[in-house]
Amino acid sequence: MSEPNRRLVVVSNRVGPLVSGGKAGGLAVAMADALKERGGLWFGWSGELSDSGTWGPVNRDVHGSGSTAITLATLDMTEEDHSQFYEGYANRVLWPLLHYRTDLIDYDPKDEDGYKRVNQRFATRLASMVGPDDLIWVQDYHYLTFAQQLRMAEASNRIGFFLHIPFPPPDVFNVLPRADDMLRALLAYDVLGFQTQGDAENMIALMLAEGGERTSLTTVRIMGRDLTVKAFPIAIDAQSFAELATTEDAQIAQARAERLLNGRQQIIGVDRIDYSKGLPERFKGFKKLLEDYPENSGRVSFLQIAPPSRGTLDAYARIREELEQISGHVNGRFGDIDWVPIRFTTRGQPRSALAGLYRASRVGLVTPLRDGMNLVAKEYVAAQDPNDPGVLVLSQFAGAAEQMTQAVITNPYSDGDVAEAIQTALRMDKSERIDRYQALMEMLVENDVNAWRRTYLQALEG
Ligand code: ADQ
Repeated sequence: MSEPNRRLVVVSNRVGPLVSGGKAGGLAVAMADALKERGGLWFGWSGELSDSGTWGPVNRDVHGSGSTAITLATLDMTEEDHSQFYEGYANRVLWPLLHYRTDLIDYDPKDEDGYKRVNQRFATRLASMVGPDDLIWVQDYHYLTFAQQLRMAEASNRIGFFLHIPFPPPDVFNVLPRADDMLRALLAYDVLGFQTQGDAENMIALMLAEGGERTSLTTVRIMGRDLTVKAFPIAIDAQSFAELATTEDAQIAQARAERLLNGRQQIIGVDRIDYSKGLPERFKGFKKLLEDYPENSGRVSFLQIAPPSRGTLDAYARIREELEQISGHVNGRFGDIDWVPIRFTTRGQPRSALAGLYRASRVGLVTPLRDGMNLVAKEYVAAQDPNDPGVLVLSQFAGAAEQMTQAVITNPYSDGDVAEAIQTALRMDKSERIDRYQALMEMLVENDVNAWRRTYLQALEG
């Protein structure tokens, strides 16, 4: 049984915002909702760099009062912390490793030390703020060693972890220098949550190789402890997103897009610029569509919205350049005075405008080379007009593919395969589009973000 009074403590790299304004991402909204339901503490980095860093004061910001009061508590980092922990180990080692891109790992033992130091400092500071019954829920790859450090600070709480990005098979994971240490650190958690069944199985394989014993579908006994290892596919608030797509702001964005399209069909992609998202491959897939199926010439436009992320890292700057190059080339070769085949913008959009743009698009093109889940896939479907819905083309390597089987599934490594999938989507008749949409939407409403959060917290309560 759930005990509503057990306080929830959320740990994530960035804290807040609590108000679900236009710009908040999926993680922030899910965490804010969890905290609103039962009150609690949200702890992490302030976003600020200062000389005192993690040794400085804890910034506190209390909202509400009584049993549902929410405290936001944050710590600064020093510039060195940030460069070693965040840019170094988290984003140049763990991000590529967990996305199966071992070729891009840029390992420096100093960064590993910085990562562990920041985890330790944050965990010891948090330990002094929690009571023994608090449920602690740690988010994502920045904090793999967090529970181990909390245990060293004598915390005996239930501690859960949720990984938002993929978890690869042992052969890939073991590329990490001192992978054994990292696995042992993870075993200090009580619940290890992953996006897909495949990810959870990869973790279990690693634990079995380390002497663990699987005692049920979702539990492993290892080193004298029982861990829950389970898939909790993250989700969106599908109902609200569907409503958002019919608001006035969304309609304005939709009408604006349709005016520009002038009867042409739109294909849309929305991603942070990141090598995991397969953007150059996607652009080449669209080019192949124009080559292999010339009847689309002048009839289809591809809109890619790709705000930059972590712009300081070279890899991201390179992708952006490559995208500008391919789109310039495609537009020059195929375009006409009244038709621009690829429109590529790096500007962020309010969520309502995004919903309208999804709805204005006959095809949602979501083709990551590897992705934990991919919420854009879910948002695209939720935003569709139930009477005349568009079609989702989805990479087999997105976590979402495990649930969204009625999408047109494609292999993003093959431009021919992507072109064929787009063509299938463009040619699909209305009744099949409606059938696929209805099945997907039913799944999204049943497995929404509220269900996700409750299922996870139930596991964490033990
Ligand atoms: P991301 O890699 O960021 O998340 P994704 O799941 O697609 O990927 O979420 C992106 C979010 O940002 C979506 O809600 C999208 O609408 C929004 N967004 C993107 N571009 C935008 C723009 N130009 N304007 C406005 N909003 C924009 C990580 C993992 C994923 C996992 C999520 C959640 O990499 O695999 O699904 O966390 O766990």
